[in-house]
This record gives sequence, C-alpha cells and structure tokens, in this order.
Amino acid sequence: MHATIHEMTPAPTSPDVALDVQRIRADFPILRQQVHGKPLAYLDNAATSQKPQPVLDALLRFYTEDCSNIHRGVHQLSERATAAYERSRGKVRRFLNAAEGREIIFVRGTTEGVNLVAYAFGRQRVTAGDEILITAMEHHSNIVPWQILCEEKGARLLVAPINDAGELRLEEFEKLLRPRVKLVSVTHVSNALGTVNPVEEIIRMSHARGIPVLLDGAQAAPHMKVDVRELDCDFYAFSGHKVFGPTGIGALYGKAALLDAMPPFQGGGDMIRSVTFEKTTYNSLPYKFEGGTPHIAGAIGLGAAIDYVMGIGMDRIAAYERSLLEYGTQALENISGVRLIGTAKEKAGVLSFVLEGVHPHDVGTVLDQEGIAVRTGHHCAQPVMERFGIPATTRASLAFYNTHEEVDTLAAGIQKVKELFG
Ligand code: 7TS
Repeated sequence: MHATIHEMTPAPTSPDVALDVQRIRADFPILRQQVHGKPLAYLDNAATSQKPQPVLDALLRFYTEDCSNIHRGVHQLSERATAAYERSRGKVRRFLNAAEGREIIFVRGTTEGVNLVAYAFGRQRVTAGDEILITAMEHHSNIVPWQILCEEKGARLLVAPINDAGELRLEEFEKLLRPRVKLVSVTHVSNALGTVNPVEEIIRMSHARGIPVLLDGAQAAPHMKVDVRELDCDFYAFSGHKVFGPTGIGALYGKAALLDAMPPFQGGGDMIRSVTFEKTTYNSLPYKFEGGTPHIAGAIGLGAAIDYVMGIGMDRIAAYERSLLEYGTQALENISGVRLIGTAKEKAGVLSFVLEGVHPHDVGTVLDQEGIAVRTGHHCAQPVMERFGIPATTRASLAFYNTHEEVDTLAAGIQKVKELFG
C-alpha cells in the first residue's frame, strides 16, 4: 500500500501532447455515476473539483496507517505523519516554484489565506487614511476581509473598474496606485467571468511604487502553471479542493521577508517557541502561522493531488482546457438567446451565461435533470453581477477531465431549457 505517490516525478510537459481524457477519467471514481438516469456531466469545477484515486488513497493510507499528530511525538507514527506533512509542503513549494518551504503556510483555503494577510500584514501596516486596492471582479473572500480591516483602521478600499468584456481597465488601475495604497489584492482568474488578469503588469506597476501584491489564485492554480518567483508576487493564496485535493486545506505563499516581519495570525500550540505568563516567543516560519493541529490528512491529500496534476503537466492541462473553452464558447454562442457574461480575450475555463427570459435557477434545475452539474447564482461575486446589471448567471466551469461530448450535452441541455420555457 505504501505506493510511491510522493516519489512520482512529473512527466515532461509539452503542450503539444494531447490528453488521454478517457484514461484520466478512469482515475476519478465519482465521474462514473449517473444522475437522474443520465451520465454525470460535472461542470461545476470552479466551486470544487473532483478527486483522483491517488488522493483518495493518500487520505485512506494516512488514516489507516500513519494517523498521528505531527511535530510532537517521538514515536514512529508521529514521525511518519510529520514527514508526510512536511513532504507535502515541499510539493506545494514546487507547485508554485517558491524558493523555500518556509514560505508555504498551510491554511484552510484561499479564504483563510486572504484573511491571514488582512489580519497579520494589514493590522501591522495599515493605518487611518491608508488604502487597499482591489478590482471589481473579486470574489467576496477578496473583498470582505479588506472591508473589515478598513473599517477597523479607518482605511479605504479602492476598486479598479472592469470593461464590458470583464477585463480589468489597466489604465484606471494604474491611476488608483496612489501613495497611500498599502497593498494590492487581485484575483489571478475570475471565478464569475473566467478573466485571466494581466498579473505581470499589475505586479510591475505596483512594485514600481513599492506596493506589495497578493494574488488570489483560487481559480488559476487548477488551470495553469503558477510561478511565484517569475511573477514576483508577494503573496499567493489557493484552495486544495479546487486543485483536485481535499476540502479544508490550501496554501498561502508569502515572501519570507514579509512573513517574517508579520505578527502571528492565530495563537496556540505549535506556533510558539516558548510560553510563560510574562512573555511568549513565536516559532520560526512557517510554524508561526500554523497554530493548532493542522489538517494533516488534508495536506497529505493535497500533496497527492499536486503530484497528480504535475504528472499530467500544467501546460498540457492549460492547452487542453483552452481547446475545450473555445469549443464551448462556440457552442453557446450558436444558441440564440444565450448571452455569455465574461468575454475577455484571456480566459480560463468558465462559461458564465444568461438565457433570455429564463431565470438561471430554472436553467440549472433543468440541466440537473439531464445529469449536468452547473452552478447558478451570483458565485460569491455580487459586485460582478451588479456591474453587468444581472441578478445571477448559470456557470459551467471546466476541468481537464471534461470532454467535448460533455460540452455538447450542455448545449443540448440549454436547447431543452428553451423548449420547456419557450
Ligand atoms: N477566490 C476565488 C476567485 C474563488 O473562486 C473562490 C471560491 C475563493 C476565492 C474562495 O475559495 P475557498 O476555497 O476559500 O472557498 N469560489 C467558488 C465558486 O466560484 N463557487 O464556489 C466557490
């Protein structure tokens, strides 16, 4: 059972090599089922993605063979659990190409990663009159933590606008890089629109004014190669459950110098060096930010998920998904009454749309009867809905295990909605 998931070396990546999707699908047991008597077409990957067998195996193995707390036991099980947990940190480091393992903090997910920065960095660096700059396409988890911080500090939240295609208006963004801006926090890829932001430009412009940048990588990490050193971002947060790993685990990357200078986030066990009632000293990175027993199994499962996607190759995944997105865009554009919301030139696998005269919830309910899983609603991005003057969209979001046939099924499902509500 101690198979060699950790030892697996990523295959050489060449975007030219097509994916063997049927072979990949065989690794995802959940995809084999039928829903309402129809084969499941899982197109809700932006909400959460499915887990390949190696991830399931890693979780089961931890709980059946190695279950123990970490960083404290001298016994075998604790040593094995600690080694596996720390090995996963190394995998996350390689996944993001961070320089050092201590720059990787295990968190619950993107939400906790952003909150950690808002709490630890924000409370130390932001004072009355300062500003935080975000964009109009952020998920609520990259809005609300900054509002809480701003309210507490008497600081101000600035929002860079987007155009009708759902692209950031970069010249307006640049104008908002004012002297009092203490942090720029921007999504790498929008969950509601699919827009891939020009993050290199954003970082270059911000750094030119000495402003650090946090990237919300929740929707980028599952779909493209991320290189935090090449990007030179200061913080990068992502969620394990969207990169085919377990729920309740994710990672925050931060440059060591920044993390080192930040106060802790949560006090408790493991994050201290020594405690007396008079004075407590904190542990070194990354442990200073990992108070309490972490999601050990989750971190190990995330490591297995990273092995899995890197084994396929992020460039191949991106190339395949691009073809699927182009195919899906065509298919939906050919249906009269469908309006795509989010038509940026640079997009990742999201097809968000409204269908004339039919509420998105009705669209989603009919599609569900056809075995098609999509999300309907505001996608935790209410300001995006407001920007486009709509209450909600239906969103199909893709992963590398989706097929062109599933996109056809989606298009046929939408036709059926039209017949029913026509
Ligand atoms: N940022 C973006 C861009 C997201 O898409 C999400 C989750 C988050 C942050 C928060 O991630 P979490 O794992 O901490 O919850 N987005 C979605 C979605 O689009 N549908 O369900 C969750």
